[in-house]
Amino acid sequence: MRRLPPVLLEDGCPRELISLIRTVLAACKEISFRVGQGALSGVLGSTLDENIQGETQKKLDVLTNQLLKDILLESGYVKAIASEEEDFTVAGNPDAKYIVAFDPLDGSSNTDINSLVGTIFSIMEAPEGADPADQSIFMQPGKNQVAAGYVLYGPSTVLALTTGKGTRFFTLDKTHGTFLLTEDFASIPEETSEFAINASNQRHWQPAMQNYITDLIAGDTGPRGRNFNMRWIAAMVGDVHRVLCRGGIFTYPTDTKDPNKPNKLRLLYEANPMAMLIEQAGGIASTGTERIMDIQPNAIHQRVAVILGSKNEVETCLSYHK
Ligand code: AFP
Repeated sequence: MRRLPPVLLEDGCPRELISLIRTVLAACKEISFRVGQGALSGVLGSTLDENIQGETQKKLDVLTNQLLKDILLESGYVKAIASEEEDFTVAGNPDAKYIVAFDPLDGSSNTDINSLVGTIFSIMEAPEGADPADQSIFMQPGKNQVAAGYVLYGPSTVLALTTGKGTRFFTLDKTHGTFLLTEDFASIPEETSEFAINASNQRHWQPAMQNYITDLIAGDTGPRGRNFNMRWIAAMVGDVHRVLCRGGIFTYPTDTKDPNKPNKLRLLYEANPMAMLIEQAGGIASTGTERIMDIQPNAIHQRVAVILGSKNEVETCLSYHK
């Protein structure tokens, strides 16, 4: 099986970008070990703190954020970082070319039940001559990403990665500490009979999503004329991985549950990198009204509605929004 650096070199990926990706992965290998230790290393449970988004931080949120932050900033390969767990962006090497946005541990509430969690990352180039302390260098649409990926800490540790030449899976060989190519070009089936949504929010959704899900649930007795199955992992990284592996539609739509927070998922370090992986595997990623990767961000922790997955099913869902 092939290791990651030669695969990316063959794609013509710049050496500096490969080094940066390997730096992210060095941190992820450490995270994989820590997550795997579970209760043995005393890292489960919550801290007494909240992040800027008002969410209680898990001990592992804090630990994984610190790990990624330290390794990335020490490497010299990043001009600045943005993280779900940092109030503001953090400046790095002024001479570096790249900026990285990440969610260090997506689905962190799953750690306490020994279920799926992952690290999501998005890499872009900083504008030339930009000040590393200037937050606005992150205000670029997702289509500017030069690489995006996640590392899923499950029964095996899997990296999904794209540098714009398809979406690939690499599996961590824990005996040697290397990520080996296990699927070269992931391709999402266009048709699916599987959907993922937190159905407990149904009464808060907008009419378009209400109508779409009602028709899916009606199955062969409704307008769709066939049955659909539902899955929900409560970690986007797990749900998106399933969609990349066997198709499906995943959505976290706008809702009215909390008027101050109409959307849940974050654009820069959740929606954008997942959108790039999905599109590179032949799927679609939209908010319901526009392509996710076309959105011009206006804040580091901006949230957006997400509808992504199998092409034909996402298009059907979008037709309810027209
Ligand atoms: P964290 O990154 O704070 O752990 O949140 C996970 C998440 O944003 C996303 O990964 C899931 O799809 C979603 O939350 C699950 O939310 P519910 O609480 O609605 O199940």
